[in-house]
Amino acid sequence: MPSVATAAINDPAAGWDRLWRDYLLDVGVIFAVFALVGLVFMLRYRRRSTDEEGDGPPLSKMAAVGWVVIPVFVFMADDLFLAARSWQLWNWYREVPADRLEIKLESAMWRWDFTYPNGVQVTNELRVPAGRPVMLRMTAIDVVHSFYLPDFRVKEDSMPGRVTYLWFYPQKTGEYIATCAEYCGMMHSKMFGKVVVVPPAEFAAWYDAEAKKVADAKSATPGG
Ligand SMILES: [Cu+2]
Repeated sequence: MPSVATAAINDPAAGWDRLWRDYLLDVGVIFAVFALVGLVFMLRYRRRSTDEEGDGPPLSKMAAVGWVVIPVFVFMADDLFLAARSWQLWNWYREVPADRLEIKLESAMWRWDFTYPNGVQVTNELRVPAGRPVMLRMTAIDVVHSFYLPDFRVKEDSMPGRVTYLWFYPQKTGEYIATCAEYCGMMHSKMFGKVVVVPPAEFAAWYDAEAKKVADAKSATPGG
């Protein structure tokens, strides 16, 4: 099989963090420039005696236009840059890598029900292998919920009568919180679970063992 898994994966979490850093840098630099210019002007043009009247030299027309147009272009350039970066990140969120583990999620008041491709079902605790993108195809059986994985920087509504999706890229093993981010009733605040990221071999063993349980249960049921 040709190795598609080695193709670069655009991780939304990394993209989000980068964009956040870009925004902070942007507003930080703008703040520093404005603060510095403001401070220089305040000191340089301050009133030196109580009866002093201003005698600022009038700006030439060209200088006045320049003071408006040049900063506008500078600001527009960086706004457009950030907008382009944001657009790129949005596309990362929407384009799911081909080599992925696809899982169904059915949201309900108040739990998350996951179904793996082999029929294994789990509630509230999603187990996934490290190093492979995971896609959730979501719907809800009652009201609007929102599946939120803060560590993976992804959040998407799951709602009745519609199938939505999100994907994330678990790379480090560990446990990560999964929570509902859309008020959905009395127990909304208790509607959370976790994503457990395990080494691929450990996942495969668990996955096959669970599948066997499902198969055994089926064959034990008459007519199943
Ligand atoms: Cu909910």
